[in-house]
Amino acid sequence: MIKPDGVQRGLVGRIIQRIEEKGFKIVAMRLSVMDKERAEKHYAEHAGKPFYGDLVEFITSGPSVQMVVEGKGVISAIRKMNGATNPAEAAPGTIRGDFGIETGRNVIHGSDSPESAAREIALHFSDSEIFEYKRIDEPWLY
Ligand code: FUP
Repeated sequence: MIKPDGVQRGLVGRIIQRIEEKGFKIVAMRLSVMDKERAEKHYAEHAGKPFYGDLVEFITSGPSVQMVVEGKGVISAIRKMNGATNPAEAAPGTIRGDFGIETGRNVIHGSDSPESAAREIALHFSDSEIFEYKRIDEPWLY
């Protein structure tokens, strides 16, 4: 997910370009303002933590881009591409390292396990919004 700060700062194109260039396939994508109920479910694992309220408020504050991205090793690769949670500590070359400085405005979210990916995909997309197709470079990449 490209968070509201990423959308408002005009980073959508550059972030999607990194994902596509890496070789990953976008199989679902939407720009929408997440409502509070969905945001609370999305971040349920952080419920009760001191930053939870601000996090839900921020993530619902404007449009974000939700995506389902597919490919070999995609979960760990995207998390490496995203960089450390705190952008001030994220390595240069990562999305957070290149585009952010605040933990509360860290530009991008990536699922952290197959289980959380399955849960988050089901929360944000119906089956009919997720597409199967071949990328033109698939036979060479895989
Ligand atoms: P990440 O998996 O890197 O997105 O990080 P977490 O799941 O630990 O945190 C989710 C979001 O909560 C972060 F993107 C930003 C926010 N957060 C804070 O605002 N303060 C914290 O101390 C930790 C996380």
